[in-house]
Amino acid sequence: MFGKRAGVLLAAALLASVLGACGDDDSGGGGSSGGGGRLVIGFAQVGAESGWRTANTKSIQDSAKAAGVELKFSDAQGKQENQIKAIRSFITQRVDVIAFSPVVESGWDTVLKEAKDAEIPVILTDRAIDSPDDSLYETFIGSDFVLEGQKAGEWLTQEYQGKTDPVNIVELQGTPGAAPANDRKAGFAEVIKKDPKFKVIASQTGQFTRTDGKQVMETFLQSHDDIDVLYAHNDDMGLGAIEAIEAAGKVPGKDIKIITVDAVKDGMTALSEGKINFIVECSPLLGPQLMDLAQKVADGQSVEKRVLTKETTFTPEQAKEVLPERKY
Ligand code: GYE
Repeated sequence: MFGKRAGVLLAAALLASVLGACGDDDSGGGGSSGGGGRLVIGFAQVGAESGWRTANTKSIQDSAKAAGVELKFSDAQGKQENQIKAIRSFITQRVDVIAFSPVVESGWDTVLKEAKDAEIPVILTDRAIDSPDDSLYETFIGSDFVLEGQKAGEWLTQEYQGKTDPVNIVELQGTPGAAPANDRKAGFAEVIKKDPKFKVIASQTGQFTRTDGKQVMETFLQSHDDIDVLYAHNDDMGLGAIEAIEAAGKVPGKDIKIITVDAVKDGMTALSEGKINFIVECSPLLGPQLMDLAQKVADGQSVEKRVLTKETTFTPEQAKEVLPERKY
C-alpha cells in the first residue's frame, strides 16, 4: 500500500516542514511553530491611554523576548479601525497567532471570521468581545471586570454601614463600549442598588485617561456641591480627578472619598497618602501567560476557553506595605 508515490510525497512533506521551520514564510496556516520554528505573534494593542496599558505592553514585550517569540506589535491609538487594520495585516503576513485587546466589545465578527478562514488562531487578551460566536477565538485571558465593580461597591457598603444619610456618588466611566467600562459600571450598580441611600448623581466617560478624568471631575464639581464619593473605573482618571478636587479647595480622600480600579504605582502612591481610599486590583501582567497560551494554540493543544487573572484589593495601609516591591 505504501508505494513509491506515497514515499515521494512523504519526503516532500518532510522537506517542506524543514524549510518552513527555517524561513519566516509560514504558508502552512499558523503552523511554523509546530515545525520547530520561532513562534510569531501579531499583537494589536489598544493604545497607551493609562499606566495600566503601559505596564501591560511592557509585560507582553518582555515576555515575548524571554520566550524567544517574534512579536509584531501594533498600537491602535484607541481606534477600533486601526486594530482591524492591524489584524488584517497580521493575516496577510501569516503570523502563527493573533492576540489583541479589543478597544470596544462589538464589531469584531467580520475580521475575526477572516482570521478563522485563514486558519490563524486568535487569543483575546484583557478585554472581551460581545459576539455570540465563541469559535472566533481560542481563549480569553483577563480579569473579571464585573467582579471588580462589585468589590468597589462592597467596600462602599462597608464604609457607610449603619449610616442613613444619602451618599452622593459621581462616576468616571472608562472608554464607551469597552468591556471594563460596561462591566465595572454594572458590577458596582448591582451592589449599591441594594441600599437606596446610595445615589449616582452623575456618571460620564473620562476615557480612561488622566486628562479627561480631570476635566470631567471639574464639571462634576461645578454642577454639584454635595459629592461624597467618586468611583473611577481606573487609577488614571482618579488621579486626574484628584487634581480637580484639590484645585476646587477640597481634600481628596476626606471631603470626597475615592475608589479606583487597577492598582498601578501612581494609584498606589495616592492610596498610601490617603488621597484615594480603596483600590480594586486589575493586573496588567498578562505577558507570561499569553506566551504560554499562544504556544499551546499554535501547537494545536486545547486550552481553557477562559483564563482568569488572580487579583486582590488594597486599603491605604496595605498600599504602604506593598509599594516598595510594586513593579508597575
Ligand atoms: O483598567 C485601564 C485601561 O482593559 C483592564 O484599560 C484594562 C483597562 C484598565 O486603560 O486603565
